[in-house]
Amino acid sequence: RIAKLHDTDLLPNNVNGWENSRAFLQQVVDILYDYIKEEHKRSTKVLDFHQPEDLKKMIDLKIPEKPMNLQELLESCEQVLKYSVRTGHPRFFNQISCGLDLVSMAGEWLTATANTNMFTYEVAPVFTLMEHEVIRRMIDLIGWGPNEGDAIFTPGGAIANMYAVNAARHYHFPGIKAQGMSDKLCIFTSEAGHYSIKSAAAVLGIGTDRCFHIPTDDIGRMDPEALERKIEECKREGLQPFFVCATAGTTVFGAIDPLQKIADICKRQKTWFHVDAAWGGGLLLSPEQKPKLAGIERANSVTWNPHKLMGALLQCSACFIRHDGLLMDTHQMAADYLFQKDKQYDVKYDTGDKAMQCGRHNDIFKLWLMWRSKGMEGYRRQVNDLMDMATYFTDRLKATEGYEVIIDKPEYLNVSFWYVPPSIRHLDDKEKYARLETIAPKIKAKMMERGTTMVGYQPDGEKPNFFRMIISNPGTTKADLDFLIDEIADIGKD
Ligand code: ABU
Repeated sequence: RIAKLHDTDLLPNNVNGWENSRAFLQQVVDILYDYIKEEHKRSTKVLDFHQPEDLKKMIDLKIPEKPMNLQELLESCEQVLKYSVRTGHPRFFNQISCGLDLVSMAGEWLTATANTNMFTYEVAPVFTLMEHEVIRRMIDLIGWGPNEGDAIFTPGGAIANMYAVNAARHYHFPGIKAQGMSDKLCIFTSEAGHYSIKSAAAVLGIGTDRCFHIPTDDIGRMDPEALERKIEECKREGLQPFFVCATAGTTVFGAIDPLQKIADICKRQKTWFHVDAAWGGGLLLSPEQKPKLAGIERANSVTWNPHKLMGALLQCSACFIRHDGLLMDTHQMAADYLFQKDKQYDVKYDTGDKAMQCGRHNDIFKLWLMWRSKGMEGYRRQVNDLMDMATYFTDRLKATEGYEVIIDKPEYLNVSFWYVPPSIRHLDDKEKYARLETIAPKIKAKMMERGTTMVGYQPDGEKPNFFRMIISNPGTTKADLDFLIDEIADIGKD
């Protein structure tokens, strides 16, 4: 019967269309149920990879002139899922965001159903209060006082970092908001810091040449002495350093910069201290792991992405600013069609004018619901278990012939390693590392063809291409980690 129906037979186009609507939605949900069930089976492939030109021929993506019927739409849904990467599969290790938390997913379904905009209390009353509550909880975990801090949920950690740079600039140079920038400002992050800091320098008119990348030690942590030397050198050259980004959990190695030392430098040099804890912020949920982030409580701003370690569905990122009122001062445009001052409620609950964007997605409900489902105890256990898994995986690599770990004791959940095929194991280091450059890409290509698992690779400075394993899906077991080790060795054997 669905094949005879079109969207004109559904609510709201057909005022009597409830039964049709229910039947259609039920079938969509059945497709999603099947997908979720299959995704969690080890026998299911992580992906069914095809080259772009082939995939274009296999899947109909055209926008038609004539309406498609509901059966055709259901088939489209099935087809799209068939060729999508199963990021919730317990053997998907390719990205920092992985896994599929079903409570968070249920939250996303409700969010889509409520379909509101987060800019004003009048259209998002419950979600606004919920956001306020969760922000206060996260500020408490960061370690700021009860009267300190504000935050904005953003479309990703890169934008959260840009918010921090912009707020810092407004704090130090408030005139720029109206008059534009004539001063020579400069900012700092480490060589392993996220590229979004450089991108913020480009977007905000600071200039990428004035985003300085400070060298790191052998496990990817910023060298604080080099930072202070560079800040002083910039001052001597007439630049105005105002912002330092330390990273808690770098993208490739998961390194945590020496936050206390960097906080001391920022204090001495009178610069803003930002901590990009997009990835590492989740460690604050474990009393056992939290000491690794000691010093974060001294930050002027923090980026923290619950869609990473906390496992909230994409996207869920936030920028926290310690100085209450600064987000509003920095971004407020006071559009009087949205933010009327004479509304019948306390307009401090209209959060939209703190944001660079106007329309803002509801990213809070899925986080709030999942956090309630785990409680603080559940997250503590989840984070600690993942850390144990990363140790297990590192030890297994070290004990397995053909594998070389890059960092002997990773600080976090990134485990980087080379697989060295038997034919080049006897070579001296220089020749071996030269040959290794092509090994990881070749193994990755075959891995994608097999579709059995997925893990990322990259070079880093002098280091030839290596695999970067991310262990952040609570559904992953030790047997899945063992599988990856065997699979790479099987694909990579000569
Ligand atoms: N900052 C985005 C991280 C992307 C990834 O490596 O999964």
